[in-house]
Amino acid sequence: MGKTLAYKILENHLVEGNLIPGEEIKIRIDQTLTQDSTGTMVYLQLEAMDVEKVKTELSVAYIDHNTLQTGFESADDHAFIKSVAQRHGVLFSKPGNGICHQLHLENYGKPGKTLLGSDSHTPTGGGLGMIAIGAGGLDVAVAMAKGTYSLTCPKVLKVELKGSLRPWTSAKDVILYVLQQLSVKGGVGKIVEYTGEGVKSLSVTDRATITNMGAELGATTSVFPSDENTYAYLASQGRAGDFVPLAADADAVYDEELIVDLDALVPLAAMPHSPDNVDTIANIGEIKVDQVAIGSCTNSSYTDMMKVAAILKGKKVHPDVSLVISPGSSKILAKMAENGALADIIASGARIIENACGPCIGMGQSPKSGAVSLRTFNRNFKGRSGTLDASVFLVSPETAAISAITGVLTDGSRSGMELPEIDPADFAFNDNFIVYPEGTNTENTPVEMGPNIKPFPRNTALADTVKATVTLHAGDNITTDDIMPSDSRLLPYRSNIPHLSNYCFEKIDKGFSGRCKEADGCAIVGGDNYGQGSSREHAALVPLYLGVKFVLAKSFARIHRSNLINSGIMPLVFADAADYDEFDIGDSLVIEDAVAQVKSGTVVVKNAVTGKEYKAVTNFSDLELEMILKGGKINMIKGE
Ligand code: MIC
Ligand code: SF4
Repeated sequence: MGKTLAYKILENHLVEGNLIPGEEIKIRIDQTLTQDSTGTMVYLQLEAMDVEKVKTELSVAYIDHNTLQTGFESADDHAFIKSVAQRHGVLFSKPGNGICHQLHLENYGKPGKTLLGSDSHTPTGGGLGMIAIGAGGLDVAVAMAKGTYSLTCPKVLKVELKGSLRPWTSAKDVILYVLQQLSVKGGVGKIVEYTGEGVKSLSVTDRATITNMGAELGATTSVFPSDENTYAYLASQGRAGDFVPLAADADAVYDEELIVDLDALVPLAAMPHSPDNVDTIANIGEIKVDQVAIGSCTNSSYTDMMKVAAILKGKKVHPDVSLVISPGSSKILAKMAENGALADIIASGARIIENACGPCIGMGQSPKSGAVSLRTFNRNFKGRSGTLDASVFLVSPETAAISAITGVLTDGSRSGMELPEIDPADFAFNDNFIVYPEGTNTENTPVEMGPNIKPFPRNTALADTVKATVTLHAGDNITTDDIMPSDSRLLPYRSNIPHLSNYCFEKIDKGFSGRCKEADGCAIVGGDNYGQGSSREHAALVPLYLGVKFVLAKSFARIHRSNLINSGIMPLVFADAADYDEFDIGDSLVIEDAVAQVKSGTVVVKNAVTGKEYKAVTNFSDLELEMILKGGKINMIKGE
């Protein structure tokens, strides 16, 4: 039986277990990446594990999220990460170098390698034929310490691409179409593998746009074959030597299949407030636009920027539109300065902002009240832009650029404007933004701890009787942005869990944090796909700090479920989803004989007042069970 590309790479890295969907496997991790907003926790945890040097082939610490430096906090975090990177043999990428995923693609990603990153969009590396997985910070810290990662073996979903894209329709429309078909939970427990003749028509950065937003499907990761386009991309970055051809066997067997006819695709947009709320731009209509933002790890490649520059050249940004553009990396920005594209963009009336995450994570450029904002980003969750009543639409760079000129959401394919072909460029290697862990005795580098960096909370072993008050009854598809909001006001406090605890769930229910602080142990009741989105383990660490003992939900998103378990918080799944309606804020719950029950795989949650009992299942692997019993991963590793 032929093999999928995903399983070929996993097989090459398999340390324990069998490649059978649903079984726990342990794989070798070749590379890791961290970024600053999850990174401080990662490196505090690495320090807590008393590790000398990382065990990976390459680990990089990027600074790209908190680059505004509105106070000392973020700069202190950067200094902390730099010092710890030096101690443990990790490359440090200074702020200003660009967005972690774009930079990793350009400089370090290699076909056939595994990459684990403390950011949910790490699967961007799948565009280069890597198995690149996003995970919670602690999992990345452990991967650095031990060189391995444990996960549930995913199924493989084949997406067959037929035909080729027409002008004004781009990679972003491909993934928006896939999201429309599969939904934000359609990829849970799966690797999405792209095949078919249409693959050839997509460059590596096009592919990376698609694998990047596979995170929005909830997929473990997404992967493309490594072919002549991969070679061309690596060669353009001066890395032809890193090329290896990779593909699935011709007779590979997949668990599921979706066919996408590229010729039939038209420009699409994801409407507020979910990446899967997709329709054609023609159907949505020419709505008036207030802001257009182009960039983010999804659409900030050289080709994306050059397409935008070509559309804007000689034109004027509409008087009612604020257009902001952030290229993905310093190399791209420098190239645009060299070839005149930057001048064309500036001349059109666009604002150039730092090559960092910026507005994508609400770090500046919040739109005006009630605004319509078109963004080439990957998430349009309510309030993520920093403006709660803004309507954010996710679109391709082509759609964003032409709409910035017309002032209304515009389908470029109906505009009569011709899009020029963009010639690929060659890039010179430049590591002036990289600090290498060089020199003797780097392990003695002192750790620089700013006053805003507080220790992370630790859990205790599972008690025999777990008592908890319900402090939130949440709906479906709760995001980690809902659980732990992040914007320019809160991002500087990613190293300070006590401070963040005041804002937990604040966009959904301002009373949550106060109720938890009053209760002696609490529980959250959730719907389907609880914890989708960002990998931030703050969405588990803050609830841990607030005394959350378990989350009882209809289903969980992958990374957040792991983060809860790593923190010793039980993710429990309703045996009968209809029970969800029977819970309310203030209910007193009890789990008796918790240790024995959790070991059995089924837990009875009792309402302490009415005496009514509800069944929940744990679905824990042996390793997960151990973590829950010990009160989290760090306790397990340290044998406490
Ligand atoms: C995001 O896009 O939501 C982030 C910010 O990059 C997060 C990481 C974080 O919250 O720090 C992610 O995607 O994992
Ligand atoms: Fe940064 Fe946005 Fe990408 Fe997250 S999704 S890594 S915030 S650019």
